[in-house]
Amino acid sequence: MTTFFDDTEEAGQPPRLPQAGLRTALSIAGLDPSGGAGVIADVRTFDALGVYGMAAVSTVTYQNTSGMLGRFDLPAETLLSQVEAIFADRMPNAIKTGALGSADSVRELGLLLAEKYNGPVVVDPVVLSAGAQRLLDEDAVSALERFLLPVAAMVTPNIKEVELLSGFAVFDSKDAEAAALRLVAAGARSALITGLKSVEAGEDVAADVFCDGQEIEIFTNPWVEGLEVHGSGCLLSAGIAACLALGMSLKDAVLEARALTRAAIEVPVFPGRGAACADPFLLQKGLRPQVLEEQEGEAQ
Ligand code: PXL
Repeated sequence: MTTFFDDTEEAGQPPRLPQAGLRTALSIAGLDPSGGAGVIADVRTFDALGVYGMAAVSTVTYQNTSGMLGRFDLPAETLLSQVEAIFADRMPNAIKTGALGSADSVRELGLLLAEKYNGPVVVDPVVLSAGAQRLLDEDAVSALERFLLPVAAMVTPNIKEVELLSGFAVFDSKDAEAAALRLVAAGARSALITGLKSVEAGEDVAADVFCDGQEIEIFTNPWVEGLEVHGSGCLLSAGIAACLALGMSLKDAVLEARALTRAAIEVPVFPGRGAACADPFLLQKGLRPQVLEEQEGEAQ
């Protein structure tokens, strides 16, 4: 088998050390060639938060902003070879997993992470695209539960995904709490159930339910009416992974990533003729979402 770094050693050069202080995060997820979701969105999110982004591709989708035509899963072996190449170089400070395609990939990846990786893993259990095409095979759902939840620092299903994972429908925050507890009992260190619409003081709010087995916290913000923004789930889970790579606590990571995601939903971009997409670089582009004005107002 070819091993990495032989050339450097044979050439008698001293091995180069990874740059001190540089934080890195690895996305292990699907390729959406239009960039709105999957590894491209994840890497952009890592970089927008000051974390050097890397990616290993599990499944190649054929899609643009108007819809998805299909997907081709890379063999589990090809996925693992990408991850092992990264690991042989330098362990990333955090990992995020997204759409993984096959049960084989889920199982092999879970086993590899359990054996070799000690950092935080954020598992976004992506099952369906916005147009309801499968991004995770049916038999891969139980593999995810068995092999990935035990290595997850946090699992971040939306309410549709939590139904598929926990086996029951989520209608309110009590259901979401029960589902989050179930995911923690199944081995995840924490769970964040996202995308619940509920009512607080007579107003619609978007609620995410966080549970780490000790406490349950419900994060809310005013419901943003209108478009469904492609890639917002990727932004949230990649944002959490980036914040964990920077050394934040699980809860602080959720707070930071939620603020970025909400801002991206308020000020989406339109890179094609179809869906609005979440853009993690909106602040660098000088766009000022309402959510930041509110936060600054509260801080004064
Ligand atoms: O947003 C979920 C998602 C994640 N990853 C890939 C996707 C999608 C949705 O379409 O295509 C690759």
